[in-house]
Amino acid sequence: MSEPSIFTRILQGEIPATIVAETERVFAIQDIAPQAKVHLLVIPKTPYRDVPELAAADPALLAEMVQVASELAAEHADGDFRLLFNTGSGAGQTVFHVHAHVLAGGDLGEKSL
Ligand code: DGP
Repeated sequence: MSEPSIFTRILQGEIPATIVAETERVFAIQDIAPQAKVHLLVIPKTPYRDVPELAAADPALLAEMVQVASELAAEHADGDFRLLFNTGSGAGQTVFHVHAHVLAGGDLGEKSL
């Protein structure tokens, strides 16, 4: 068995984080190093490695993540948002428990993560 991911440890209350939403299958937290006025992470409780693995295994769960992201963008900003999945270390993925970055709140320009 591999070690639980940092996000699983947050979900289990071992590591503090600000949880901004939770459903039966998904939770969302504030990013520890925000890159925009609003920077949240939407995370499935099941620790799929990345978004292709999640999409192949459970597309409804991916759709639920998009729905939660949309609701959070409306709650924390004006409803407009950027959704980003880094996939693979070469693309900047550092936590191999799939998560969607939700960036919102003001002009995002060409900002990337
Ligand atoms: P990525 O590089 O796409 O794998 O994004 C990982 C994100 O996770 C990064 O933006 C920082 C965030 N992160 C890492 N560790 C923690 C933590 O302990 N708490 C919180 N709230 N966010 C974290």
